[in-house]
Amino acid sequence: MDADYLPFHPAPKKPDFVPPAGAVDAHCHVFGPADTFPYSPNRKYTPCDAPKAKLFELRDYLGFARNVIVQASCHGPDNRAMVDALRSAGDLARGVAVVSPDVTDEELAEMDAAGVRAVRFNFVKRLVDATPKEVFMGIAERVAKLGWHIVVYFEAPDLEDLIPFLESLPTTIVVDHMGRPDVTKGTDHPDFQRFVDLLSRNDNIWTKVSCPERLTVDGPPYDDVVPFARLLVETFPDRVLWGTDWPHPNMKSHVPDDGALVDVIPKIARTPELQQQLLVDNPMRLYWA
Ligand code: 0GY
Repeated sequence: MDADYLPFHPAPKKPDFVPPAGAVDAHCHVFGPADTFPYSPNRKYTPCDAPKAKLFELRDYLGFARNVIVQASCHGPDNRAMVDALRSAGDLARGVAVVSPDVTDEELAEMDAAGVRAVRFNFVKRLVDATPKEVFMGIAERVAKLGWHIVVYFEAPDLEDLIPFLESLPTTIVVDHMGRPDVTKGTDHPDFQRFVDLLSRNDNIWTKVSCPERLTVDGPPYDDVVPFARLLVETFPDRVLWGTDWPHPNMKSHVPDDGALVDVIPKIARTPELQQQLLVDNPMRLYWA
């Protein structure tokens, strides 16, 4: 692993918040182990191994029932570690793949059978080399036929340029980590309002109200991020998802405690009804229906 890489928390606290029965951690990853599933030669970082057994242990410990495992950039378009985890989890996990345009229909069908339900388009420059939009659009049209959706990861300054592309995609879209707002600017700032407007105009666009640990300036317990997530949960209660983001690649400021992250949930989804939608109904509809 990279010299400055922070491994995941070795002993998270038991959360005070008890998730509803059937809760889904809708954004997490598996990394390696590298001796079985080597990292991509084109990766921008080398993480600490975070194998499937550790993920499933954390799922049970935090009180979750299911996972959506997102292919991370350090494995590039080689989805073997993620697909292997899906096969081990049986019906308790679904996957989000990263594919190159030369992926075959047979490979897509195989991933579909293993539980993959989406592809991820990553626009974060520190994580990936740029992919032309026409290439992404070609992939989008192919996966739309399988009933898959598209997960997009970008940073707030890139949203304005991306809007026409996002609005032209033919599937449901899930935006990672609330579009990564600058939380020092406040929820009323035009930058965050641009994101809220995008969701207001397009009822096929969902978002993950995840990653307070990446967006915070103040640090745990992440109260500076709460207003952003709460606004999205209360405005779009049937289009929000939540995930731990375990094992938290590329954290520099601190190692998040996954139990403390779970304890943010009742601050952003303040009623049992909103918690049920966020953690159970929405992810089940999108990934298990
Ligand atoms: C996340 C966030 C990050 C990394 C990746 O694919 C990835 O490598 O998504 C990040 O560094 O912000 O969602 O895991």
